[in-house]
Amino acid sequence: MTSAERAAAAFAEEHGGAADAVWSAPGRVNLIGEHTDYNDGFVLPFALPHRTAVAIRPRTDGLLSTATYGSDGRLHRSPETSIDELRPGSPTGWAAYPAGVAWALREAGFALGGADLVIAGDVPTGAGLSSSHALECATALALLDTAHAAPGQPGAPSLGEIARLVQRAENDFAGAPTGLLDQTASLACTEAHALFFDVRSGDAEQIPFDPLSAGLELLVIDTRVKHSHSESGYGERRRGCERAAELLGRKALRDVTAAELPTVLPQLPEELRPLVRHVVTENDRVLATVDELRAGRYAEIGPLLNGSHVSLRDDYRISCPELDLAVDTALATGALGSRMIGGGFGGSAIALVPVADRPRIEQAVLDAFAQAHLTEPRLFTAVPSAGAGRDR
Ligand code: GAF
Repeated sequence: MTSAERAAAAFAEEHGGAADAVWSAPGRVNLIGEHTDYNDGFVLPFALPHRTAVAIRPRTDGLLSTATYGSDGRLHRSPETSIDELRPGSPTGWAAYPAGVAWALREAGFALGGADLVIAGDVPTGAGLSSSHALECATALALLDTAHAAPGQPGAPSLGEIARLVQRAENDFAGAPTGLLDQTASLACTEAHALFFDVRSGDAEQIPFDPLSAGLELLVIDTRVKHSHSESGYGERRRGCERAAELLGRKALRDVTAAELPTVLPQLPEELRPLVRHVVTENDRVLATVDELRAGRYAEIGPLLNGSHVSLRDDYRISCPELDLAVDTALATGALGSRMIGGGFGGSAIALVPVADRPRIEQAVLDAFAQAHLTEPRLFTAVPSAGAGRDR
């Protein structure tokens, strides 16, 4: 069963009648362009086939009820809340995501009369694959539908505007200071493409990305670890970048070029220099990757992926032993390129691998983790898939 079918079936069981609509949104892999989004830079994500679905039926009493289908096969309900009374800080946990979206839409002036939501999904959680954004984006579209403002309806906000509303839910309601990468990926990616997104201008271009056509696959290695300082580490890096831009008199680190680094870096406190170096060189790696993809030279992106990992590990300092082990093992056994993805301090790595070598590389990664007495990683091939939409 798809996530949408599971959500629809669970809705019928929970509410004794069919949902009016089911919307779903995918998790993502960011091919390259890490920690560039909140620096006004470039990113290049693609959508996973894994999706979170929200079955919805509007109510007229202003209340929001949410229930989510857990991995234990049971429905977990959160208490009904009045949308008018939603305030940042409550509820917490998974229920903060749909509630935060309802809050952000209400704050933006959308007329929400209340709704019953039932959620089901298969985006791995805690894996740096954006399961929370998949939930938020699917919720946003479902709730907008109840306000007759879903994509395709007159007066609907653009996908970019919806991404910003979801970001507001994440930043101001759930309290996570994240950028625009994940929401944009979940909403705007399309099958067999990566999305070249310029965060400053809002321009988004679909770049054909079909590694299989070149005999390659993109392997995801979910390390299944999330180190406790991941949230504080993210916020510290973000503040460091903003401080560096301010000290240099630039709007954002996007405005620093690689050619300027030798003159710009010595002007900064020592601890900020590697952050700036990462962001500036990572933006250039995104542009170089887009050039390679446009020319259909998929294997050539390998060194760019490696450069990204080294920069995230040594300059941005957000890798961890498990991610390094995944990357080093994949490269030592035949991957053309490999890097950690997402916020860092755990989650997933990706490896670009020849199809014929995938089983051997996968086994090597599993063996390396077993030898290091680490939790067995979850491995799967990521196929660039469709973005968010209405399922029924
Ligand atoms: C997390 C954030 F949510 C994104 O906004 C982005 O900053 C990413 O980390 C790092 O590139 O996924």
